[in-house]
Amino acid sequence: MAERWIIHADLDAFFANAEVLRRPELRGRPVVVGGDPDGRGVVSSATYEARARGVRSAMPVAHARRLCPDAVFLRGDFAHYGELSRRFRAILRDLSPTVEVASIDEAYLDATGLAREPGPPTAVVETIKARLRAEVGLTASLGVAPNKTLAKIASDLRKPDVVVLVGQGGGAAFLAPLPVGRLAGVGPKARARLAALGIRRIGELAAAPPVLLREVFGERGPALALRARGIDDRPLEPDTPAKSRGHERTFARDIGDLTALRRALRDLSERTAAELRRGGLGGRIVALKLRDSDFRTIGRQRACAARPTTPGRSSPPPRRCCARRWPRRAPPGSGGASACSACGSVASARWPASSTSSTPPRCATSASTARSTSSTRASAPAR
Ligand code: DCP
Ligand code: MG
Repeated sequence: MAERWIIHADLDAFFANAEVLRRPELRGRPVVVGGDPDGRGVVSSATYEARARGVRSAMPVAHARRLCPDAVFLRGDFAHYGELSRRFRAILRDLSPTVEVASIDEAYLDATGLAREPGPPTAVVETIKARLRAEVGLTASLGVAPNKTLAKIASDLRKPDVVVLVGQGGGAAFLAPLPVGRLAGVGPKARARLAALGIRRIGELAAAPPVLLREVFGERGPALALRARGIDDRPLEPDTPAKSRGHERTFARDIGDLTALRRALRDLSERTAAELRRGGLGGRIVALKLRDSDFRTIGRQRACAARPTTPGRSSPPPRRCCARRWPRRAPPGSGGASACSACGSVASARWPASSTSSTPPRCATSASTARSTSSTRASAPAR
């Protein structure tokens, strides 16, 4: 059978480097993009110079400022990032008919059969890097491997500006020494449970008895066991539509007044609903994210209706669906938001994969509707 080659490309420090690109005087300096530089947002992206000082994504900007007071702090400019993202994707689509966009700055490309000789698609890799530099002005890290799981992990392993290759049949050995958290779907809770069982490396996970994996991961156990052994036959899904839409907001000061929070939630939901209506889209799941003054994040989501929303139909306020499940008293300093797919109101905790201009995913308050969390079929636009 022909060798299968998948390339995963992820732009380096995307938002931060996008700022450096149009302000060359910032090159070599710590640059942090996120929220209000004087307020309480969180870090979206930081140049590697800032990361060397401990700054990380999702960290409160105030903390980043303490770690790196001489950094340049900037608000995001999503129109600019969207345009760069479009150029990045256009280069990949020029090189292969099968490209799956995974987020604003990452995509998979199927390079199977693109090399003239057996072996890794070296020429494609070199072309991607060269064209990115010349036509976009940015660098990316690339993972080149026989499947998506391996390519994604490889691209992230030694950022920035590297190519990491996993050969045919080399997946299990490549993964074995890596921490289990590198595998998609193994979050902090699963990591803790696995650690309690003495499983910390992917190799140990690959060797674990199936019954144990089923206990920790339920239905997902067998698939994860395969991934841990470097096996992943999933095809690329070109042009997958965004699965959720949403809006969020970080307040400049703590808000403990429920009426004010509800007003903010309503506003976020209305904006999301408007976006859905413009796109002729419907939704079924409403998601709410609330972050308090200690940066604790609470998430709730709920399928609010048996049928998807109908574009044009007005919606009940999302709290009708979700408020019951929230703490009775709003935590001080929080903003909340939700979206009801039953209603046509929307918001999102996720970056819509194909969107280039919406709000970034982190914020104190967000409202979202997902068309479906469990099935992509449910995400067909409502009529
Ligand atoms: N982003 C965000 N909030 C997050 C994660 C990411 O707003 N929690 C935005 C800012 C990032 C962009 O998405 O620039 C891409 O995300 P990455 O995780 O790829 O982060 P970077 O590209 O910034 O850094 P890296 O070099 O690690 O890829
Ligand atoms: Mg990136």
